Amino acid sequence: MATKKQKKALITGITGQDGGHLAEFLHQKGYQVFGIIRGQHNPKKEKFVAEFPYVNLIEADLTDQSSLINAMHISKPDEVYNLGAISHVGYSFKNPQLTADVTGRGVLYMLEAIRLTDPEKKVRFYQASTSEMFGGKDYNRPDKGYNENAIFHPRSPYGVAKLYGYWITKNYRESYGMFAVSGILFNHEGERRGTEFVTRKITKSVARIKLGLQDDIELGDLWPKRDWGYAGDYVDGMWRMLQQDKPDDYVLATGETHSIEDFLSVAFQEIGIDDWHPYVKQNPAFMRPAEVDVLLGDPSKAEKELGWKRKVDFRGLVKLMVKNDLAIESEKI
Ligand code: NAP
Ligand code: F7E
Repeated sequence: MATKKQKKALITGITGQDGGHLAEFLHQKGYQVFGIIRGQHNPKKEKFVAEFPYVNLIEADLTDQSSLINAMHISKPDEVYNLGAISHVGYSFKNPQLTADVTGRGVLYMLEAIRLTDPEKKVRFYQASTSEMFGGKDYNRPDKGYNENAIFHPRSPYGVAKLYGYWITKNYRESYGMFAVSGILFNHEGERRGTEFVTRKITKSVARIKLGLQDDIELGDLWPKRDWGYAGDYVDGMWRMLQQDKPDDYVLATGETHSIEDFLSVAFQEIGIDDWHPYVKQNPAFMRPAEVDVLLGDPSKAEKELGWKRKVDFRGLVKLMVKNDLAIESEKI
């Protein structure tokens, strides 16, 4: 009996938070997974190979068109997930040109690599678009949250670069008939989140405070609100977008928004502290030249058409992150 052909996926940004979740998810679904790793000596490689021995790594860079074409020739993928980016909003203000090159123009290079190597247009392309394209101002925020038709107003070099990636993806779909889609994802976090992002910075610090390894946390603005979900839930949504009959763009979000103060409150409660204020100092170094005030997403379209829904809620997310960091930090004692 003929066996079903094993599907192949190529992931850029494989060493990032979502790259790890997606590699695991696709491997469990029986995919052969290829991942792009950059740099002549990437310090993340050794740990990555130990955790994901089944991923075939290819050396390439989103700013190097020929390396992406080479990656297409080696992997011959059915699906390409473009997760690679300069993804830290604060850092993008300090390195705006690099952000434009990687997070913006890198999308074009990946699309061109597909177009040039896949004349039959069989490859399906996922672009990691973001709620940062909306900007979170009062005037453009619908009551139910941002959906796929909301007005864009990016507030950082990162958001502007991502908007280019969003439009060039749509343009390649409309111009060349490629199956190219954007997932407009609101913040998603978890055990693999980088410690430079506020949620993981808080949960790691809270764990260390509990264990007597640290006295306090230095943060920037505490009032901004985010629609925070769990990264493991969101990679399922990415995959679902590429399994549809027709290419389209979707918002993935929880439909709830919480401030950083709310996050602090739940995280400290997890270690038995009801008042977090004495443990938090504000440092202007962590504030941004322009802030995104409130992000709230409306995932109705994805829920209806993709059958996707987030499983982990806000409290569950904070709990799992604190628990994970307590386990990691305890081992250091
Ligand atoms: P992340 O942890 O910051 O990972 C970013 C990845 O991009 C890393 O693997 C990094 O590789 C890679 N990268 C950086 N520069 C590159 C280059 N020049 N060429 C190739 N790869 C490069 O990000 P994430 O949280 O997993 O997010 C995945 C994607 O979704 C990103 O595009 C992000 O902007 C977008 N997004 C994230 C969220 C969220 O809440 N997490 C929400 C919406 C959209 P190195 O390890 O070598 O640095
Ligand atoms: O900041 C505030 C900061 O860096 C969240 C990326 O994955 O999600 C992420 O972008 C909020 C902001 O994430 C600190 O000013 C206060 O208001 O964790 P963050 P982000 O900027 O929302 C979107 C959807 C993406 O697409 C991005 O790639 O927290 N904040 N104090 C702080 N933020 C950080 N990082 N560090 C602080 O000390």
